[in-house]
Amino acid sequence: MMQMTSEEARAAAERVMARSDALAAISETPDALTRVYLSPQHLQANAQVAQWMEAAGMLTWQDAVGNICGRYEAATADQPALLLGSHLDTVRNAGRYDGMLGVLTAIEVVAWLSQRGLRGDRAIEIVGFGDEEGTRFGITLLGSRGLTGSWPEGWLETRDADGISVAQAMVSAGLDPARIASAARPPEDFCGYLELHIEQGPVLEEQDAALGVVTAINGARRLNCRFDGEAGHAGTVPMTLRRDALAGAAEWMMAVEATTRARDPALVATIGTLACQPGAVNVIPGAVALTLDIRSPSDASRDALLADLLRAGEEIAARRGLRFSHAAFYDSAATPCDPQLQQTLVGACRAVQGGAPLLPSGAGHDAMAIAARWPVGMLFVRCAGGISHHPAESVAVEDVAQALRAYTLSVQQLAGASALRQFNTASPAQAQAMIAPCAAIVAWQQALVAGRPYASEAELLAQARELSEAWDADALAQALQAHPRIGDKARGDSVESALSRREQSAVNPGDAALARALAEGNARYEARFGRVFLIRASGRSGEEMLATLHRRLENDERQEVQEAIGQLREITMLRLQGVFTS
Ligand code: 2AL
Repeated sequence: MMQMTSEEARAAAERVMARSDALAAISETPDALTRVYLSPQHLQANAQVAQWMEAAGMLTWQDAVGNICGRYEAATADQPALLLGSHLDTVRNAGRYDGMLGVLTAIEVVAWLSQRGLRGDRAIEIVGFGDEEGTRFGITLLGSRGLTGSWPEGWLETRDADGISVAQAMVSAGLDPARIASAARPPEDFCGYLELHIEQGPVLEEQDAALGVVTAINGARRLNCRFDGEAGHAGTVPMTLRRDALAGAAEWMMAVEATTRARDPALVATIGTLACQPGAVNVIPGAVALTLDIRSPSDASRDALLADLLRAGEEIAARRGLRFSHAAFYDSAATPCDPQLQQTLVGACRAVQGGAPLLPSGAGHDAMAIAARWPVGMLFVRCAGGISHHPAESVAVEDVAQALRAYTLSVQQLAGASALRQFNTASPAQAQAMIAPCAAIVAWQQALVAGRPYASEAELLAQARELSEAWDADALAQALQAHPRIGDKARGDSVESALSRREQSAVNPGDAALARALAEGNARYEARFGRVFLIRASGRSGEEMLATLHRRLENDERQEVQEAIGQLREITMLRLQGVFTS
């Protein structure tokens, strides 16, 4: 498979950074980035992104809820697409990468493929969602839920701070509220969804990794909680006779922190608000209202923790003569990422950065909505200090370059062409490079390339074999340059060396007597025939090859050339099978 080089990734990452800056300038206020759903800036950003998608070789359209979409066809028409994307709306006074990075990197992936004429077995679509943050109307994921066809009834009547309804805003933006359902895509349109996003937290930075693979988007539960005690005079009531609601709440807060910390590090619990009544310097607090927010990539572990925290609240209240109560007001299930997509992303991260940290997403994403209909996978990119939803949000261009390499690899894996299709459609030089490690005989490589297209792997292999009938002593001499001696496992990192090492895996490097006998046999063979002894090593032990070497030392030159060519053919056919049928 072709890979984006470091230089190509760097150039593409620099373009992503420049385009992030260009999008950040499309804002309702000049000194801070704010771009909300169905605003003039939303439409302007869509137009700009569509232009970039078109330059990358995509066909574009804006859908019925205002998402900007692009499609890059597969090698054949009407194939399901791999969907890539994220959102283009922002919070108020936002950073410039949250959402936008996922759209801009996806465009670079497609641009790279289309510049090389690489079309896969799947189409690729990119979507820039119109609303994920919910900044304008207080309801979230309007863009992605347009795609899944799950807009609730009442959404059209939801109003922004100026009293403008979603329906009215759609009309002002040139959209028809009656056509919302047409934004929905049937399940068979997509084979999966990948979203690249900044982490928005500090975990990758802490682990010194540019990239991480998301296991799940955390589910959350939120509760209003309350401790009721008895207000009293701060001067007259002795400490032993008090029923101080705030002291009870404080003890519970410490218990919430300690209990959560002692569990799975993926669990988080936050008491984010606290209101004390009556709230006077000289009055013992009689009641405290507080909120609890608890999140986890697993609903079961979240619910188990919540049960323990609520039990602790009751126990503390009982011991202090207080009353503890709670009422849930928000409950969202965790969204697990698809195991196969995770696996693909993990493989790509390992190839690019050596490791693949796994982490849950604490923040919500478009992938949550998309997961209702399609398998989802997410790739996180480290952001400085974990800062997000803030103008100081920042990513390093080097990290974006790594992300682009991993993203391109993943997309090729999921939507890319079979080796046969790549061979049939690549330039002659690229096609030749694909088969060159199978036999270093240039005329044979060129003849095989000239015979394209091949209707099947079997047809290609048959032709390769037929063309090998023309091999003579000169061809053998050319090919031998790429074959190390038997027993001399090639150390280099060329494709040929790796193949040879694998083929010779049955030769035990710890068997010194065998190694000596092979070295001696090779030397005799080379002295006799003036070239390296060649034998198909796959499936043969060192002893078997040594015995064959001794037998072949008795051949005359003509017999031995034929035998060596026969072995070369076997090696070549096995390698071709590895390229085209594995
Ligand atoms: C090899 C080789 O590289 N692969 C294989 O099967 N045999 N080398 C050799 N000298 O026979």
